[in-house]
Amino acid sequence: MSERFDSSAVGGKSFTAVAINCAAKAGEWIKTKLGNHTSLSTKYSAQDLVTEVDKGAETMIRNLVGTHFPHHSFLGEEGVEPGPEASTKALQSVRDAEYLWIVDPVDGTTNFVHGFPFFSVSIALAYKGEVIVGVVYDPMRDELFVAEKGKGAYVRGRRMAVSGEQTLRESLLATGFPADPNYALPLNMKGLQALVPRVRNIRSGGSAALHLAYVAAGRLTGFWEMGLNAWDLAAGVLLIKESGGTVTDVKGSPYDLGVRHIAVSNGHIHDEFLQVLQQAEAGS
Ligand code: 2AM
Ligand code: CA
Repeated sequence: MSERFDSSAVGGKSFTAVAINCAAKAGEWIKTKLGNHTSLSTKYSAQDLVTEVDKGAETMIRNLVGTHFPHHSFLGEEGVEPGPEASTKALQSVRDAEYLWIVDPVDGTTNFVHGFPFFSVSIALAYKGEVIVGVVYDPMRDELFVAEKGKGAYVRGRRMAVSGEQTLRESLLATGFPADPNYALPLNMKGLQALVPRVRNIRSGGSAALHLAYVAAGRLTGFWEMGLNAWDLAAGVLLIKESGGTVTDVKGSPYDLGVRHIAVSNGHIHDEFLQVLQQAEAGS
């Protein structure tokens, strides 16, 4: 199905325009709910949180996408049962779709709940399994990061480029502390222990999508984390690719929508980065 045919459903808006519109609308609404959410529950583990704001924002985005592109498929975090097995299954059921929207309505829910102002809306569109549009929106800073395959990545209307550090020693990295205490967290801790003494420093802001956007913008040299989902990664991965960075899984295989253990960087440090993770057995 061509973009032109699909767009004709409503006034010919481009995929990217719809993605930006969804992210901006959802983000503004989420911001008004900061400190005002009324329901908080846990999902896969005690650390895996969800509020009515996550669910409301996802519904808002799903409805808006559906209005413009009623024949497209949709994969959103809140439409999937918690846990890694259910996530993998949900992705399998839609990954062959011609057009697939991949959405995390609030990436950084823990931060949102605590009023720590670092969370984002992440929206990607994949065509036959390849991400062609990626938008990450930080409503607290009003920063919208957007990329289109082959056309570059932008923030505040300016083209983004990854940073220039050449070695791990001068790198600022980021990671997260996965909610899965049995598998992903211990592996990530091994990587952390191995990397801390070898880099300039490590940050953990609590939104994977925003960390990816920061690598694209040259604010971080790299990021890795185990056990993430397609909706945490898809948009940010395109931002980095279109900003000249490198995206693989922690073992160095190319990114695809099923990758859960991610390593991204400005490219210059990538081999060294993966080598340290592998030596620490932090990848499997
Ligand atoms: P979330 O806020 O959308 O859940 C922080 O380490 C990163 O991990 C965040 O991007 C967070 O996204 C994500 N995350 C939190 N719980 C998770 C879980 N159970 N499985 C996978 N990713 C999770
Ligand atoms: Ca989320």
